[in-house]
Amino acid sequence: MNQDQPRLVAVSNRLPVSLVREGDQWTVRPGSGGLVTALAPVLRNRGGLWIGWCGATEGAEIEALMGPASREAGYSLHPVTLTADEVRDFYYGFSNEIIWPLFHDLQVRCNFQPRYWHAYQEANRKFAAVAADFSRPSDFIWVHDYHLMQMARALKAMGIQRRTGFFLHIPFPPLDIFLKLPWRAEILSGLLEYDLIGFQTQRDRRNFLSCVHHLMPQLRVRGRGGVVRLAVGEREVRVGAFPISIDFDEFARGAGSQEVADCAWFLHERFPERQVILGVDRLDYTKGIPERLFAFRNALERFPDLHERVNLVLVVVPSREEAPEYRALKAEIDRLVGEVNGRFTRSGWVPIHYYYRSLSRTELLAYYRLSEIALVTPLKDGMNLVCKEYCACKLEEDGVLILSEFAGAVSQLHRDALLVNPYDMEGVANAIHQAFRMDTDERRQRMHRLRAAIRRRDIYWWVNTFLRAALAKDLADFPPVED
Ligand code: ADQ
Repeated sequence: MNQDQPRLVAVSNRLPVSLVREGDQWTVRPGSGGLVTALAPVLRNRGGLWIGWCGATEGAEIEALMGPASREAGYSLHPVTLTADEVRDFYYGFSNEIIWPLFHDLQVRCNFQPRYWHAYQEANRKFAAVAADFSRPSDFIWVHDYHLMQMARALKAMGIQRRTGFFLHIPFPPLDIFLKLPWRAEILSGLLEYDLIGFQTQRDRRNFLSCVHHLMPQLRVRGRGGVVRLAVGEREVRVGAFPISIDFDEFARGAGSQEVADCAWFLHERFPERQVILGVDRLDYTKGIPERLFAFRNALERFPDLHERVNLVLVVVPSREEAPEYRALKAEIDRLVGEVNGRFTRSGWVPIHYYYRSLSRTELLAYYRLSEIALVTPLKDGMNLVCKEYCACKLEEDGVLILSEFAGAVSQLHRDALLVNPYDMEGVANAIHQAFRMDTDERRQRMHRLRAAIRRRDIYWWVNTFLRAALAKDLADFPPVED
């Protein structure tokens, strides 16, 4: 353990574990994913811990299982226990019926129930209480995402002094939209209780600072570059943009493995002489899946040379299925896929191959590797990791990335992706046709530069940069992040 550096306490809504129930028995296993991969070495090296909800409302039973899971992970896992009502009002309610749609500019989907706000504050207090119990004064507490914007305030209300940082994984909305939030002043002042606030892009940071400027005009911004400072009373709050990324080398290595190559070869047999256009998303209305299907239909209507020469592979990972809105979205996607296939299918060619399930890692990497075109068209996205994963897996550099202007990833990839407005059906259809016809040299040049940009700023860069911004005494040499 490195004694010179502060211990890291990671806090997120969900613990990085998967719970498996076999009969009456629960088993807990450490999870995977980019954030866990990147933070785990830091947590092990500094003797850190991770705090979060374990995903069940049967607290005591699960808590007992954390010991073995912690030993396996190499750092300790501390669960927060939430009741079924809290899960409904804090998680499904405030977090996912208010903040999620509002921060993705979809305020018409918000359900501003006052009781959600009370549950949100109470849940944030519960997370803070666990952090207060298990952290030490010298620790650095790194809180993740929109579920926990009031946690630093709750810690202070308990009289707990810690250095804290917050990273928002989703976008921060423009002023006009943020102002619709009934609890806008509390959310903003709660965020300012953190010592460092990190956003995905400069655009998010600009939006945040313009809200601060409007609602708290007395606060002054100091400094320039990647991290600026706000003087809040006696305190100094740092504000920066830190685009999250992936473990590039790990994806590239995985894509190059024999297992993935065999799987890609096997899958590719289904698409003889055709270009595969890939879409991979969680089921969510922010991901623009129906809009993408309209655009694909438009492309098939206007460009007959695509017929029997392309397949859209649409992978939708089940998510938040308990919510009626998500079930309605699923029904809409099912209907559109049926309509397009019903209309355009020919003997030996079904235009859309649709999976509604989570793929194994081998299958996911195989699809990334074999697809000639990735169609990533969220209506709004904090970053979007799928587009970065796709590029990392294109080892032969022969793929084309079509990317929404409204994904955070555009700030780094705008030069070499084909940019589209996901609401513009004809524009997206034109980009599909352009990608289909793009020659090999141009594909290679673009993909080569995309991969270089992603490799240079991978998930390890992100963790190090955030921690440096939080802990460095002097920010003078902090380079700006491109936008
Ligand atoms: P998400 O909205 O979940 O994340 P994204 O960044 O695209 O969106 O990450 C999805 C992840 O799920 C990817 O790592 C992908 O590999 C995985 N995945 C997708 N489909 C899968 C499948 N079929 N099978 C298995 N795994 C699959 C939120 C924000 C984003 C932000 C991230 C990280 O909404 O904007 O980029 O956090 O900060």
